[in-house]
Amino acid sequence: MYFHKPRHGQRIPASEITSRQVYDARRDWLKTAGALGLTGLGLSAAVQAQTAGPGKLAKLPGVKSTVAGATVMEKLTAYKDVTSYNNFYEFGTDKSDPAENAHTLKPRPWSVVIEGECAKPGRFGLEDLLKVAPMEERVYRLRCVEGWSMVIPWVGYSLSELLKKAEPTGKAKYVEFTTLADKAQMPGVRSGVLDWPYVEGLRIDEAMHPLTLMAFGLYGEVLPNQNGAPLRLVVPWKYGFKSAKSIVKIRFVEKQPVSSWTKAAQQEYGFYSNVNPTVDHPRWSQATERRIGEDGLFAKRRPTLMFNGYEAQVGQLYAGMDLKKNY
Ligand SMILES: Nc1nc2c(c(=O)[nH]1)N[C@H]1C(S)=C(S)[C@@H](COP(=O)(O)O)O[C@H]1N2
Ligand SMILES: [Mo]
Repeated sequence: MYFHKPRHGQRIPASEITSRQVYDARRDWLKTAGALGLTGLGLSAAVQAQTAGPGKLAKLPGVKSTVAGATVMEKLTAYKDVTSYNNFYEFGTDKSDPAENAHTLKPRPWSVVIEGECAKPGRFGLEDLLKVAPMEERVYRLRCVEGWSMVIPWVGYSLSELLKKAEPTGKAKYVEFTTLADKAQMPGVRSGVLDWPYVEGLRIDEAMHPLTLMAFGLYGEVLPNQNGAPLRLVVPWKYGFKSAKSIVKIRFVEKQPVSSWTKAAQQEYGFYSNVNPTVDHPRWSQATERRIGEDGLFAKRRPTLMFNGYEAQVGQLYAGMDLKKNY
């Protein structure tokens, strides 16, 4: 059985190594939003530069985010790489499996149950979830625990916007996320590689942090299935596996949830999973990373940054904690 094979990434076929396909276009944003019927969402008229998508899926533009740390000024990873080099074990364990197999996922209709320690639990349809807050574009690094990273222009809003609608009680110390596990749509769920459904958790203050993103799109379009359609988390300062895809349930809980990865290998994947170059994975160093799309023979690995580069924004959440113990 393979858990995050460490040298997996060296097998990227040359065909995936593409040049940058980014067009920083200034769009007639209101026209686009109007066509989508999004103008009633309280979007500001301060139209910002958007990242144009490849025109493959339905448009989902976002205004440029003003959240601190939400716009990494690094070259974007090409759409082709973002959508063809994935971890989504419900569709297989190879990086190419999700792009090949995820066409059987049906992201519409979709709903999410919000329950547990909150005053207003309920089931929310995707159309309502899309309208909880204005869509923002946020350029985040995503670093996998395996030692590769990407820079992706996500579209979504702070998870806190959704969570506060449910009015969590004082007992809501953690938030547990459960994702779809349907054998009919997801061939990988027939394998025992993980204990399905995929479950992840955050402490309530991590979940409420403005950088924690409920993402519905990337590159100005709705999420491709292989990236976790129709909605996924993106927690940019934590290893990629915390960013649960295709979420169906959000539960406020008093006790720390047990994630699927912790169940699979407790000594390798702790609850916090903050990106930390000084804490090695038991089987490999976490000091450096390979940026997908920079895989030439002479491409250097990049040094991994504390909290994936978001220390200024999130370091305070962990003040006084021993991050070697709380890995
Ligand atoms: N449901 C689900 N979510 C998941 C995973 C998964 O296997 N299943 N893999 C995680 C891991 S290990 C990573 S690195 C990121 C990868 O996101 P991406 O493929 O969109 O880049 O998704 C995370 N979310
Ligand atoms: Mo990962």
